[in-house]
Amino acid sequence: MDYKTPFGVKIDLETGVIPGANKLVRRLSDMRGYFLDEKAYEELLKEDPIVYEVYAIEQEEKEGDLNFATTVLYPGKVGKEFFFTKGHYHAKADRAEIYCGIKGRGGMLLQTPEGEAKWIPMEPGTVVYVPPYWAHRTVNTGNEPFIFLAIYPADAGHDYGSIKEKGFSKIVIEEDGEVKVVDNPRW
Ligand code: M6P
Ligand code: ZN
Repeated sequence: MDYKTPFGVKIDLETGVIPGANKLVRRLSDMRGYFLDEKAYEELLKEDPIVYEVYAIEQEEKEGDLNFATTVLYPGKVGKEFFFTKGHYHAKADRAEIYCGIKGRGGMLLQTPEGEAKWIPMEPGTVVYVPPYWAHRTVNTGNEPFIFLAIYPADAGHDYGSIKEKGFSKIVIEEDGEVKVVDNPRW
């Protein structure tokens, strides 16, 4: 038997950085079409801020193995809408995932292919179970970076297609100084 070598890494709980991980940066310009307020999007695009960074330790796409990643989701809004991750189904749709809040505040929007949505608030220590078949997107509702750890099957993959086209059935906005989860008018 050719065994893989076990290892441990230390997540920097202040910055979310995992030493030795692959770093992915998503700027606002990578998210065209994702936010509702197109005028606000074009305006903020002049600065093209980083919306989030992902530090991932990933294995070959094989059944039974696991990947893990931290995400640093920056605070900000496009119009009334809080910054969020793109969101995805898994390419192998029946694969589940676990998230754990590390720093900052926000939440997760989840959705079935039929459009049933669920909002789960997250703070440091919150563990979220993402069941098979549910799309998932995280949202930063605070004013500091929202950092969390995700653990997911190595063969789960990402399916961005339908979320890119239609988004989620709910959006998370700030209105009258409050965080509100409301129906997506474009859905
Ligand atoms: C988490 C995990 C990753 C994912 C990342 C960013 O770290 O779920 O698999 O890539 O969040 O989310 P997205 O891929 O939707 O942009
Ligand atoms: Zn996932």
